[in-house]
Amino acid sequence: MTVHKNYIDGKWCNSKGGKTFTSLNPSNKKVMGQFQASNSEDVEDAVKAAEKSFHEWSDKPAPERGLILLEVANLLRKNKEKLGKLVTKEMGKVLKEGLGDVQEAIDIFEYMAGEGRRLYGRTTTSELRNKACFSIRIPVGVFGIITPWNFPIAIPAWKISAALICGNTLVFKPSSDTPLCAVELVKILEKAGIPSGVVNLVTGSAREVGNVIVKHPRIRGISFTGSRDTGLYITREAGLKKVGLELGGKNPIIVMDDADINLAAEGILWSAFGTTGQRCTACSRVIVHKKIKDKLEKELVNRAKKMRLGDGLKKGIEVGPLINEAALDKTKRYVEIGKREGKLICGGNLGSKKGYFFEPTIFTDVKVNNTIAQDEIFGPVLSIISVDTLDEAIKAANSVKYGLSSSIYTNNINNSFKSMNKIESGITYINSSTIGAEVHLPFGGVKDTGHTREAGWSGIDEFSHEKVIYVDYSNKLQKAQGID
Ligand code: UN1
Repeated sequence: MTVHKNYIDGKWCNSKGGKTFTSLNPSNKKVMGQFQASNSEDVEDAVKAAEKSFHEWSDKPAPERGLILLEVANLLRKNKEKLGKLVTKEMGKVLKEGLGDVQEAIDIFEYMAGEGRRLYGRTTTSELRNKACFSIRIPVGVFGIITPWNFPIAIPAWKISAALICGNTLVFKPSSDTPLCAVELVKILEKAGIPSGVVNLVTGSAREVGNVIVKHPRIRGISFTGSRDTGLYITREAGLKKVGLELGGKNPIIVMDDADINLAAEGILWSAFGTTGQRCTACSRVIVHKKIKDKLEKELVNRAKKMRLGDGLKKGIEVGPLINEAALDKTKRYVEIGKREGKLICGGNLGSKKGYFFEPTIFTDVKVNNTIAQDEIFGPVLSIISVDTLDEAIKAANSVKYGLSSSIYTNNINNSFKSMNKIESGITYINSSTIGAEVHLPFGGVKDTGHTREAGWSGIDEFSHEKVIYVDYSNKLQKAQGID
Protein backbone atom coordinates (compact mmCIF):
# COMPACT_ATOMS: atom_id res chain seq x y z
CA MET A 1 0.00 0.00 0.00
CA THR A 2 1.28 3.47 -0.85
CA VAL A 3 2.44 5.54 2.10
CA HIS A 4 1.78 9.19 1.30
CA LYS A 5 3.95 11.88 2.84
CA ASN A 6 3.76 15.39 4.19
CA TYR A 7 5.04 18.21 2.00
CA ILE A 8 7.24 20.58 3.99
CA ASP A 9 9.71 23.14 2.62
CA GLY A 10 9.38 21.70 -0.87
CA LYS A 11 10.15 18.13 0.19
CA TRP A 12 7.90 15.08 0.61
CA CYS A 13 8.73 13.72 4.06
CA ASN A 14 7.58 11.37 6.79
CA SER A 15 6.20 12.58 10.10
CA LYS A 16 8.83 12.80 12.83
CA GLY A 17 6.57 10.68 15.02
CA GLY A 18 6.63 7.79 12.55
CA LYS A 19 2.89 7.13 12.81
CA THR A 20 0.42 6.72 9.96
CA PHE A 21 -3.35 6.42 9.41
CA THR A 22 -5.51 5.17 6.56
CA SER A 23 -8.29 6.67 4.49
CA LEU A 24 -11.23 4.55 3.23
CA ASN A 25 -13.48 4.59 0.18
CA PRO A 26 -16.91 5.06 1.81
CA SER A 27 -18.67 3.10 -0.96
CA ASN A 28 -16.85 -0.15 -0.24
CA LYS A 29 -14.61 0.48 2.83
CA LYS A 30 -11.48 -0.32 0.79
CA VAL A 31 -8.30 1.40 1.95
CA MET A 32 -7.20 4.32 -0.27
CA GLY A 33 -3.69 4.63 1.17
CA GLN A 34 -1.63 5.39 4.24
CA PHE A 35 -0.92 8.94 5.41
CA GLN A 36 1.29 10.67 7.96
CA ALA A 37 -0.30 10.95 11.40
CA SER A 38 1.73 14.08 12.09
CA ASN A 39 2.50 15.78 15.38
CA SER A 40 3.53 19.19 16.74
CA GLU A 41 7.13 18.80 15.54
CA ASP A 42 5.92 18.45 11.96
CA VAL A 43 3.72 21.53 12.36
CA GLU A 44 6.74 23.42 13.73
CA ASP A 45 8.82 22.43 10.68
CA ALA A 46 6.00 23.54 8.39
CA VAL A 47 5.67 26.91 10.16
CA LYS A 48 9.43 27.47 9.92
CA ALA A 49 9.36 26.72 6.19
CA ALA A 50 6.39 29.04 5.69
CA GLU A 51 8.14 31.83 7.63
CA LYS A 52 11.36 31.38 5.68
CA SER A 53 9.64 31.66 2.31
CA PHE A 54 7.30 34.51 3.27
CA HIS A 55 9.36 37.51 2.12
CA GLU A 56 10.35 36.05 -1.19
CA TRP A 57 6.75 35.09 -1.95
CA SER A 58 5.09 38.28 -0.74
CA ASP A 59 7.69 40.47 -2.50
CA LYS A 60 6.94 38.79 -5.81
CA PRO A 61 4.65 41.10 -7.81
CA ALA A 62 1.05 39.88 -7.45
CA PRO A 63 0.59 39.42 -11.24
CA GLU A 64 3.54 37.00 -11.16
CA ARG A 65 1.95 35.08 -8.31
CA GLY A 66 -1.19 35.12 -10.44
CA LEU A 67 0.60 33.43 -13.33
CA ILE A 68 1.51 30.51 -11.08
CA LEU A 69 -2.11 30.26 -9.94
CA LEU A 70 -3.20 30.23 -13.56
CA GLU A 71 -0.85 27.32 -14.15
CA VAL A 72 -2.49 25.53 -11.19
CA ALA A 73 -5.87 26.05 -12.90
CA ASN A 74 -4.48 24.69 -16.18
CA LEU A 75 -3.07 21.58 -14.50
CA LEU A 76 -6.31 21.00 -12.61
CA ARG A 77 -8.19 21.21 -15.90
CA LYS A 78 -5.81 18.72 -17.53
CA ASN A 79 -6.30 16.32 -14.62
CA LYS A 80 -10.01 16.99 -14.06
CA GLU A 81 -11.22 13.50 -14.98
CA LYS A 82 -8.62 11.75 -12.82
CA LEU A 83 -9.15 14.06 -9.84
CA GLY A 84 -12.95 13.92 -10.16
CA LYS A 85 -12.80 10.13 -9.92
CA LEU A 86 -10.50 10.38 -6.93
CA VAL A 87 -12.99 12.71 -5.19
CA THR A 88 -15.74 10.15 -5.82
CA LYS A 89 -13.60 7.29 -4.52
CA GLU A 90 -12.31 8.98 -1.40
CA MET A 91 -15.28 11.18 -0.46
CA GLY A 92 -18.18 9.27 -2.02
CA LYS A 93 -20.09 11.95 -3.97
CA VAL A 94 -21.29 10.82 -7.40
CA LEU A 95 -18.91 11.36 -10.30
CA LYS A 96 -20.66 14.35 -11.88
CA GLU A 97 -20.36 16.06 -8.49
CA GLY A 98 -16.76 14.89 -8.08
CA LEU A 99 -16.03 16.60 -11.39
CA GLY A 100 -17.94 19.67 -10.17
CA ASP A 101 -15.71 19.76 -7.08
CA VAL A 102 -12.63 19.95 -9.31
CA GLN A 103 -14.31 22.51 -11.60
CA GLU A 104 -14.95 24.73 -8.59
CA ALA A 105 -11.21 24.59 -7.84
CA ILE A 106 -10.33 25.46 -11.46
CA ASP A 107 -12.75 28.39 -11.31
CA ILE A 108 -11.34 29.84 -8.09
CA PHE A 109 -7.70 29.49 -9.17
CA GLU A 110 -8.56 31.34 -12.40
CA TYR A 111 -10.47 33.99 -10.49
CA MET A 112 -7.68 34.53 -7.96
CA ALA A 113 -5.05 34.57 -10.74
CA GLY A 114 -6.96 37.57 -12.15
CA GLU A 115 -7.01 39.17 -8.70
CA GLY A 116 -3.23 39.43 -9.07
CA ARG A 117 -3.95 42.35 -11.38
CA ARG A 118 -6.52 43.92 -9.05
CA LEU A 119 -5.99 43.50 -5.29
CA TYR A 120 -7.80 46.78 -5.01
CA GLY A 121 -7.33 49.27 -2.26
CA ARG A 122 -9.18 52.58 -2.20
CA THR A 123 -8.22 56.16 -2.85
CA THR A 124 -10.07 58.96 -1.13
CA THR A 125 -9.76 62.63 -0.36
CA SER A 126 -8.12 64.32 2.61
CA GLU A 127 -9.30 66.93 5.12
CA LEU A 128 -6.10 68.80 4.35
CA ARG A 129 -4.50 70.37 1.32
CA ASN A 130 -1.54 68.69 -0.38
CA LYS A 131 -2.15 65.36 1.25
CA ALA A 132 -3.00 62.01 -0.41
CA CYS A 133 -4.92 59.20 1.29
CA PHE A 134 -5.28 55.65 0.03
CA SER A 135 -5.16 52.03 1.09
CA ILE A 136 -3.14 49.04 -0.11
CA ARG A 137 -3.41 45.28 0.50
CA ILE A 138 -0.75 43.58 2.60
CA PRO A 139 -0.50 39.87 3.42
CA VAL A 140 -1.24 38.61 6.92
CA GLY A 141 1.76 36.24 7.23
CA VAL A 142 1.69 32.50 7.80
CA PHE A 143 -1.85 31.14 7.48
CA GLY A 144 -3.27 27.88 8.86
CA ILE A 145 -5.75 26.34 6.41
CA ILE A 146 -7.99 23.66 7.96
CA THR A 147 -10.45 22.05 5.58
CA PRO A 148 -13.32 19.53 5.59
CA TRP A 149 -13.89 16.37 3.55
CA ASN A 150 -17.12 17.30 1.77
CA PHE A 151 -15.41 19.44 -0.89
CA PRO A 152 -11.93 17.92 -0.67
CA ILE A 153 -10.54 19.80 -3.67
CA ALA A 154 -12.78 22.87 -3.94
CA ILE A 155 -12.67 24.19 -0.37
CA PRO A 156 -8.86 23.88 -0.01
CA ALA A 157 -8.69 25.62 -3.41
CA TRP A 158 -10.90 28.55 -2.29
CA LYS A 159 -8.65 29.13 0.66
CA ILE A 160 -5.22 28.36 -0.80
CA SER A 161 -5.74 30.42 -3.98
CA ALA A 162 -6.86 33.50 -2.04
CA ALA A 163 -4.13 33.11 0.59
CA LEU A 164 -1.44 32.84 -2.09
CA ILE A 165 -2.54 35.72 -4.32
CA CYS A 166 -2.50 37.99 -1.26
CA GLY A 167 1.13 36.97 -0.59
CA ASN A 168 0.69 34.70 2.43
CA THR A 169 2.46 31.41 2.96
CA LEU A 170 0.64 28.54 4.61
CA VAL A 171 0.32 25.32 6.53
CA PHE A 172 -2.49 23.15 5.13
CA LYS A 173 -4.17 20.50 7.28
CA PRO A 174 -6.84 18.62 5.33
CA SER A 175 -9.56 16.40 6.78
CA SER A 176 -8.33 12.93 7.70
CA ASP A 177 -11.24 11.48 5.69
CA THR A 178 -9.86 12.85 2.40
CA PRO A 179 -6.06 13.16 2.69
CA LEU A 180 -5.38 11.67 -0.75
CA CYS A 181 -7.31 14.46 -2.47
CA ALA A 182 -5.13 16.93 -0.53
CA VAL A 183 -1.91 15.15 -1.51
CA GLU A 184 -2.91 15.22 -5.18
CA LEU A 185 -3.85 18.90 -4.99
CA VAL A 186 -0.50 19.77 -3.43
CA LYS A 187 1.32 17.78 -6.13
CA ILE A 188 -0.37 20.03 -8.67
CA LEU A 189 0.63 23.16 -6.74
CA GLU A 190 4.21 21.88 -6.69
CA LYS A 191 4.18 21.13 -10.42
CA ALA A 192 2.76 24.57 -11.20
CA GLY A 193 5.83 26.16 -9.65
CA ILE A 194 4.80 27.30 -6.17
CA PRO A 195 8.21 27.87 -4.52
CA SER A 196 9.42 25.62 -1.67
CA GLY A 197 8.03 26.46 1.74
CA VAL A 198 5.10 28.54 0.45
CA VAL A 199 2.55 25.72 0.76
CA ASN A 200 3.16 23.06 3.40
CA LEU A 201 0.93 20.02 3.79
CA VAL A 202 0.69 18.37 7.21
CA THR A 203 -1.81 15.50 7.45
CA GLY A 204 -3.10 14.16 10.76
CA SER A 205 -5.69 14.54 13.46
CA ALA A 206 -7.45 17.59 14.83
CA ARG A 207 -5.83 16.99 18.21
CA GLU A 208 -2.23 16.52 17.06
CA VAL A 209 -2.16 18.87 14.07
CA GLY A 210 -5.24 21.15 13.84
CA ASN A 211 -5.06 22.13 17.47
CA VAL A 212 -1.34 22.95 17.25
CA ILE A 213 -1.97 25.14 14.19
CA VAL A 214 -4.82 26.97 15.91
CA LYS A 215 -2.71 27.76 18.98
CA HIS A 216 0.61 28.35 17.20
CA PRO A 217 2.00 31.75 18.23
CA ARG A 218 3.67 32.44 14.86
CA ILE A 219 0.70 31.56 12.69
CA ARG A 220 -1.12 34.86 12.06
CA GLY A 221 -4.35 33.66 10.44
CA ILE A 222 -6.69 30.67 10.38
CA SER A 223 -9.23 29.79 7.73
CA PHE A 224 -11.51 26.96 8.80
CA THR A 225 -14.57 25.23 7.35
CA GLY A 226 -16.24 22.61 9.52
CA SER A 227 -18.46 22.09 12.52
CA ARG A 228 -19.88 24.75 14.80
CA ASP A 229 -18.27 23.13 17.84
CA THR A 230 -14.81 23.23 16.31
CA GLY A 231 -15.47 26.81 15.20
CA LEU A 232 -16.29 27.74 18.79
CA TYR A 233 -13.12 26.02 19.97
CA ILE A 234 -11.05 27.95 17.42
CA THR A 235 -12.70 31.22 18.48
CA ARG A 236 -11.63 30.53 22.05
CA GLU A 237 -8.12 29.23 21.34
CA ALA A 238 -6.83 31.18 18.33
CA GLY A 239 -6.01 34.28 20.37
CA LEU A 240 -5.63 37.38 18.23
CA LYS A 241 -5.19 35.66 14.89
CA LYS A 242 -7.25 36.74 11.88
CA VAL A 243 -9.87 33.98 11.77
CA GLY A 244 -12.27 33.01 8.98
CA LEU A 245 -15.01 30.51 9.87
CA GLU A 246 -17.69 28.73 7.86
CA LEU A 247 -19.66 26.47 10.16
CA GLY A 248 -22.63 24.74 8.70
CA GLY A 249 -26.29 25.32 8.25
CA LYS A 250 -29.88 24.19 8.59
CA ASN A 251 -30.91 25.64 5.29
CA PRO A 252 -34.60 26.18 4.50
CA ILE A 253 -36.53 26.21 1.24
CA ILE A 254 -39.83 28.08 1.46
CA VAL A 255 -42.45 27.00 -1.08
CA MET A 256 -45.36 29.42 -1.46
CA ASP A 257 -48.79 28.53 -2.83
CA ASP A 258 -48.05 30.45 -6.05
CA ALA A 259 -44.86 28.47 -6.79
CA ASP A 260 -44.15 26.13 -9.69
CA ILE A 261 -44.38 22.87 -7.71
CA ASN A 262 -42.40 20.74 -10.16
CA LEU A 263 -39.57 23.22 -10.22
CA ALA A 264 -39.61 23.41 -6.43
CA ALA A 265 -39.60 19.62 -6.03
CA GLU A 266 -36.63 19.29 -8.35
CA GLY A 267 -34.71 22.00 -6.50
CA ILE A 268 -35.53 20.55 -3.08
CA LEU A 269 -34.35 17.04 -3.98
CA TRP A 270 -31.11 18.34 -5.48
CA SER A 271 -30.49 20.49 -2.39
CA ALA A 272 -31.41 17.79 0.13
CA PHE A 273 -29.99 14.62 -1.40
CA GLY A 274 -27.25 15.90 -3.72
CA THR A 275 -23.89 15.11 -2.04
CA THR A 276 -26.07 12.88 0.20
CA GLY A 277 -27.04 15.98 2.17
CA GLN A 278 -23.42 16.54 3.14
CA ARG A 279 -23.07 20.17 2.12
CA CYS A 280 -23.11 23.08 4.51
CA THR A 281 -25.54 24.55 2.00
CA ALA A 282 -27.77 21.44 1.82
CA CYS A 283 -31.50 21.97 2.33
CA SER A 284 -32.76 20.11 5.39
CA ARG A 285 -36.05 21.97 5.92
CA VAL A 286 -38.92 22.57 3.52
CA ILE A 287 -41.31 25.22 4.77
CA VAL A 288 -44.42 24.86 2.66
CA HIS A 289 -47.69 26.77 2.39
CA LYS A 290 -50.54 24.56 3.71
CA LYS A 291 -52.54 24.89 0.48
CA ILE A 292 -49.97 22.98 -1.57
CA LYS A 293 -48.43 20.77 1.12
CA ASP A 294 -50.02 17.50 -0.01
CA LYS A 295 -49.21 18.05 -3.65
CA LEU A 296 -45.56 18.95 -2.98
CA GLU A 297 -45.15 16.08 -0.55
CA LYS A 298 -46.40 13.55 -3.10
CA GLU A 299 -44.10 14.94 -5.75
CA LEU A 300 -41.10 14.78 -3.42
CA VAL A 301 -41.77 11.24 -2.24
CA ASN A 302 -42.42 9.92 -5.77
CA ARG A 303 -39.18 11.34 -7.03
CA ALA A 304 -37.05 10.58 -3.96
CA LYS A 305 -38.07 6.91 -4.06
CA LYS A 306 -36.67 6.69 -7.57
CA MET A 307 -33.25 8.10 -6.64
CA ARG A 308 -30.61 5.41 -7.00
CA LEU A 309 -28.24 4.90 -4.11
CA GLY A 310 -24.80 3.37 -4.66
CA ASP A 311 -21.18 3.74 -5.70
CA GLY A 312 -20.90 7.16 -7.33
CA LEU A 313 -18.56 5.87 -10.02
CA LYS A 314 -21.38 3.77 -11.48
CA LYS A 315 -23.67 5.24 -14.16
CA GLY A 316 -27.16 6.27 -13.07
CA ILE A 317 -26.31 6.56 -9.38
CA GLU A 318 -27.68 9.79 -7.91
CA VAL A 319 -26.91 9.41 -4.20
CA GLY A 320 -23.56 8.22 -2.86
CA PRO A 321 -22.64 7.01 0.64
CA LEU A 322 -22.10 9.02 3.81
CA ILE A 323 -18.48 9.76 4.59
CA ASN A 324 -17.88 7.29 7.45
CA GLU A 325 -19.32 5.11 10.19
CA ALA A 326 -19.78 8.03 12.57
CA ALA A 327 -21.81 9.96 9.98
CA LEU A 328 -23.96 6.90 9.39
CA ASP A 329 -24.55 6.46 13.14
CA LYS A 330 -25.44 10.13 13.49
CA THR A 331 -27.97 9.90 10.66
CA LYS A 332 -29.50 6.73 12.15
CA ARG A 333 -29.78 8.46 15.53
CA TYR A 334 -31.60 11.48 14.08
CA VAL A 335 -33.92 9.28 12.03
CA GLU A 336 -34.97 7.54 15.26
CA ILE A 337 -35.64 10.93 16.84
CA GLY A 338 -37.51 11.95 13.68
CA LYS A 339 -39.81 8.96 13.97
CA ARG A 340 -40.95 10.28 17.35
CA GLU A 341 -41.21 13.90 16.24
CA GLY A 342 -42.79 13.69 12.78
CA LYS A 343 -44.22 11.29 10.23
CA LEU A 344 -41.77 9.26 8.13
CA ILE A 345 -42.95 9.30 4.50
CA CYS A 346 -39.85 8.19 2.60
CA GLY A 347 -36.68 6.19 3.28
CA GLY A 348 -35.47 5.82 6.84
CA ASN A 349 -33.30 2.76 6.24
CA LEU A 350 -29.69 1.83 5.70
CA GLY A 351 -28.63 1.03 2.15
CA SER A 352 -26.13 -1.66 1.17
CA LYS A 353 -23.83 -2.70 4.04
CA LYS A 354 -20.89 -2.69 1.63
CA GLY A 355 -20.52 1.02 2.30
CA TYR A 356 -21.96 3.77 4.49
CA PHE A 357 -25.26 4.07 2.64
CA PHE A 358 -28.48 5.60 3.92
CA GLU A 359 -31.68 6.13 1.93
CA PRO A 360 -33.00 9.59 1.07
CA THR A 361 -35.36 10.20 4.00
CA ILE A 362 -38.31 12.58 4.36
CA PHE A 363 -40.32 13.44 7.45
CA THR A 364 -43.49 15.50 7.35
CA ASP A 365 -45.64 17.24 9.97
CA VAL A 366 -42.44 18.36 11.65
CA LYS A 367 -42.70 21.28 14.09
CA VAL A 368 -40.37 24.25 13.88
CA ASN A 369 -38.75 23.48 17.23
CA ASN A 370 -38.33 19.73 16.77
CA THR A 371 -34.77 18.43 17.10
CA ILE A 372 -34.65 17.23 13.48
CA ALA A 373 -35.69 20.72 12.38
CA GLN A 374 -33.04 22.42 14.51
CA ASP A 375 -29.84 20.32 14.49
CA GLU A 376 -27.51 20.02 11.53
CA ILE A 377 -27.68 16.31 10.62
CA PHE A 378 -25.35 16.48 7.58
CA GLY A 379 -27.03 13.51 5.96
CA PRO A 380 -29.93 12.74 3.59
CA VAL A 381 -32.73 13.73 5.96
CA LEU A 382 -35.37 16.32 5.03
CA SER A 383 -38.07 17.77 7.30
CA ILE A 384 -41.30 19.28 5.99
CA ILE A 385 -42.95 22.01 8.05
CA SER A 386 -46.22 23.61 6.96
CA VAL A 387 -47.29 27.23 7.44
CA ASP A 388 -50.20 29.56 6.62
CA THR A 389 -48.43 32.74 5.58
CA LEU A 390 -45.13 34.08 4.28
CA ASP A 391 -44.48 35.81 7.59
CA GLU A 392 -44.89 32.50 9.39
CA ALA A 393 -42.57 30.87 6.84
CA ILE A 394 -39.85 33.47 7.35
CA LYS A 395 -40.18 33.15 11.12
CA ALA A 396 -39.76 29.38 10.80
CA ALA A 397 -36.78 29.84 8.45
CA ASN A 398 -35.12 32.08 11.04
CA SER A 399 -35.86 29.83 14.02
CA VAL A 400 -32.50 28.00 13.86
CA LYS A 401 -29.07 29.01 15.13
CA TYR A 402 -27.48 28.78 11.68
CA GLY A 403 -27.77 31.08 8.68
CA LEU A 404 -25.87 30.00 5.57
CA SER A 405 -28.09 29.36 2.56
CA SER A 406 -31.85 29.66 1.96
CA SER A 407 -34.33 29.70 -0.88
CA ILE A 408 -37.89 30.62 -1.74
CA TYR A 409 -40.00 29.28 -4.57
CA THR A 410 -42.63 31.87 -5.49
CA ASN A 411 -43.90 33.73 -8.52
CA ASN A 412 -44.87 36.73 -6.46
CA ILE A 413 -42.33 39.53 -6.63
CA ASN A 414 -43.32 40.94 -3.23
CA ASN A 415 -42.79 37.55 -1.57
CA SER A 416 -39.38 37.21 -3.14
CA PHE A 417 -38.12 40.68 -2.21
CA LYS A 418 -39.45 40.37 1.33
CA SER A 419 -37.59 37.06 1.70
CA MET A 420 -34.34 38.47 0.32
CA ASN A 421 -34.39 41.03 3.08
CA LYS A 422 -35.88 39.09 5.98
CA ILE A 423 -34.39 35.59 5.84
CA GLU A 424 -31.38 35.47 8.14
CA SER A 425 -28.71 33.89 5.95
CA GLY A 426 -25.60 34.72 3.96
CA ILE A 427 -27.18 33.54 0.71
CA THR A 428 -30.80 33.57 -0.51
CA TYR A 429 -31.82 31.96 -3.77
CA ILE A 430 -35.05 32.82 -5.56
CA ASN A 431 -36.64 29.90 -7.44
CA SER A 432 -33.49 27.82 -7.18
CA SER A 433 -31.84 25.21 -4.95
CA THR A 434 -29.82 26.14 -1.85
CA ILE A 435 -26.61 24.66 -3.26
CA GLY A 436 -24.25 25.61 -6.04
CA ALA A 437 -22.81 28.94 -4.94
CA GLU A 438 -20.46 30.39 -7.58
CA VAL A 439 -16.84 31.10 -6.68
CA HIS A 440 -16.69 34.73 -7.79
CA LEU A 441 -19.22 35.81 -5.17
CA PRO A 442 -18.68 35.99 -1.41
CA PHE A 443 -19.57 32.82 0.50
CA GLY A 444 -20.45 32.65 4.18
CA GLY A 445 -23.21 33.07 6.70
CA VAL A 446 -24.68 34.85 9.67
CA LYS A 447 -25.41 33.79 13.27
CA ASP A 448 -23.71 30.51 14.28
CA THR A 449 -22.59 29.76 10.72
CA GLY A 450 -19.92 32.40 11.34
CA HIS A 451 -19.80 35.91 10.00
CA THR A 452 -16.75 35.95 7.76
CA ARG A 453 -16.82 35.60 3.98
CA GLU A 454 -14.57 33.69 1.63
CA ALA A 455 -14.22 33.29 -2.15
CA GLY A 456 -14.97 36.06 -4.63
CA TRP A 457 -13.83 39.55 -3.78
CA SER A 458 -14.32 38.75 -0.09
CA GLY A 459 -11.62 36.10 -0.33
CA ILE A 460 -9.19 38.98 -0.62
CA ASP A 461 -10.50 40.53 2.61
CA GLU A 462 -10.13 37.22 4.40
CA PHE A 463 -6.47 36.83 3.48
CA SER A 464 -5.14 40.39 3.54
CA HIS A 465 -5.05 43.48 5.69
CA GLU A 466 -6.10 46.80 4.26
CA LYS A 467 -3.28 49.16 5.16
CA VAL A 468 -3.81 52.90 5.01
CA ILE A 469 -1.23 55.31 3.61
CA TYR A 470 -1.14 59.10 4.15
CA VAL A 471 1.25 61.13 2.00
CA ASP A 472 1.74 64.74 3.03
CA TYR A 473 3.38 66.77 0.26
CA SER A 474 2.82 70.22 1.80
CA ASN A 475 6.31 70.51 3.33
CA LYS A 476 4.85 71.56 6.66
CA LEU A 477 3.34 69.78 9.66
CA GLN A 478 -0.40 69.71 9.00
CA LYS A 479 -2.69 68.56 11.78
CA ALA A 480 -5.98 66.81 11.09
CA GLN A 481 -9.20 67.39 13.02
CA GLY A 482 -8.84 71.19 12.66
CA ILE A 483 -5.95 71.59 15.10
CA ASP A 484 -3.81 74.67 14.31
C1 UN1 B 1 -19.87 23.57 1.74
O1 UN1 B 1 -20.67 22.65 1.79
O2 UN1 B 1 -19.21 23.90 2.73
O3 UN1 B 1 -22.72 26.22 -2.73
C2 UN1 B 1 -19.54 24.30 0.50
C3 UN1 B 1 -22.37 25.04 -2.70
C4 UN1 B 1 -20.94 24.69 -3.03
C5 UN1 B 1 -20.06 24.84 -1.85
C6 UN1 B 1 -20.55 24.19 -0.60
N1 UN1 B 1 -20.48 25.53 -4.09
O4 UN1 B 1 -23.13 24.16 -2.40
